[in-house]
Amino acid sequence: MFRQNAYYFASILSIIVLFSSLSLPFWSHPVFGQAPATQTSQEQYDKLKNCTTDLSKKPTSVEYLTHFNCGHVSKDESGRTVRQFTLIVEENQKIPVSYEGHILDAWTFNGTIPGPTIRVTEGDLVRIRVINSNENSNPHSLHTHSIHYAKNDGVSMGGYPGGAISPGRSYTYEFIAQPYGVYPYHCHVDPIADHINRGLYGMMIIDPKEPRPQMSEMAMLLNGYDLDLDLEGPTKIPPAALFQAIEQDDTEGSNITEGAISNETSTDANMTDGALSNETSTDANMTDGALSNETSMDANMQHADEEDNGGEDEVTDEDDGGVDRTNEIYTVNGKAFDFMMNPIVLQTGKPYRVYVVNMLEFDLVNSFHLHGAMFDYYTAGTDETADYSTDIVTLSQGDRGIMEFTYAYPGTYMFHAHQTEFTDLGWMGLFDVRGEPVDPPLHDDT
Ligand SMILES: [Cu+2]
Repeated sequence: MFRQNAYYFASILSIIVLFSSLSLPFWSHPVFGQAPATQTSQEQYDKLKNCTTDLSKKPTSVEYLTHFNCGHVSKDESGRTVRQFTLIVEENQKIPVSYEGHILDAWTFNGTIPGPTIRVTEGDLVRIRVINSNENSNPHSLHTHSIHYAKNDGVSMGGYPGGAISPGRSYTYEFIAQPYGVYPYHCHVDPIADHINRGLYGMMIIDPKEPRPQMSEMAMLLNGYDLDLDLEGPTKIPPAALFQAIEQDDTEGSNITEGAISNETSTDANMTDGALSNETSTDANMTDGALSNETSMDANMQHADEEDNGGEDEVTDEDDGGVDRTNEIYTVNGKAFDFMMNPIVLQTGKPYRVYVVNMLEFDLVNSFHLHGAMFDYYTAGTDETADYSTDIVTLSQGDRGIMEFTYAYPGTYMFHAHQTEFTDLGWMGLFDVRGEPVDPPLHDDT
């Protein structure tokens, strides 16, 4: 299994490399950002991008590396390229997320975590139809990063129909792809942390109109899973007074807090001073009776948690109403230790490009560390020139970029999060670099 996949990947890579070098000699002198001598047609460009011809395929987490979905292509009356995608949201999915039998009770876009890598070109008209399956119980949406009208932002604020698609309904999000770069997309329905942790996210690449220098490309999406779904529930912003009460006094804090929140929100306003009561009354308007009950439960749970872990601070996300949530598994592309089991075969002296997106929920940061080589890093992929050369990039949730690197020496090299906890819990992989040693590439900043 392990060798089979490694050879499979090696042969795919060599086909890509062979294809690029045979059919497109002008790529041998790539001048990114300058007009190429020959205009690349949309069809040629899609081949360069390694666009899949099987749009309905559900790639495995290993296949996800090189599986780029460029949509159903047509032209509008003005000759503009139109790319259409369909994402079907399905709840009640059982997704294996490790080799040791861990199963996530997942919600998916098109049956996989991450969802398909959507790949388009700057200036394309993109239409993404999201269908919320009839069997589902929750509303969902699609929020893509980048530029678009508010109605296609996939957020409930503003009352747009695309902000929350009910089960059995669909909505088509439409935008002109801009600017070029690499982006996350995800469901934006509350509680967002749950909708993301369940698996509703993916990567979107907007390629520049003039192709980047050609090299073998991979997609790596960093994520994690909190498998203990018992803690899920509605999340709301607790009244400001709640925080004020907690901050007032550590020793009496629990009494004051519990007293305050066992009453309705209006009582909180009485306990606060003039300056705060304005804020509090605004909060009271935003919340309803049901919320005050939930808030009090959350606060009690939070206190219980603090006692349990001896006051040690886990990451407490306000979106979770104060309930601590932690990931049990961390991965790149969906399955723990997948690229330890299936090392990625590379060749010395050949440049590689990795599109990286961090969608890890509950932990504040994630990172990518490469062994044995340095990579040029393009933050968000929105510029032609690299920002810096490094072997670690640190990413907050939603952060992303492009890494380009070449190995000088053959051998087995790790890549992993530079947080040991994440590494130990699945976020670790191997590059199997083959070929003769070459001179290490000198950093070219020109
Ligand atoms: Cu959702």
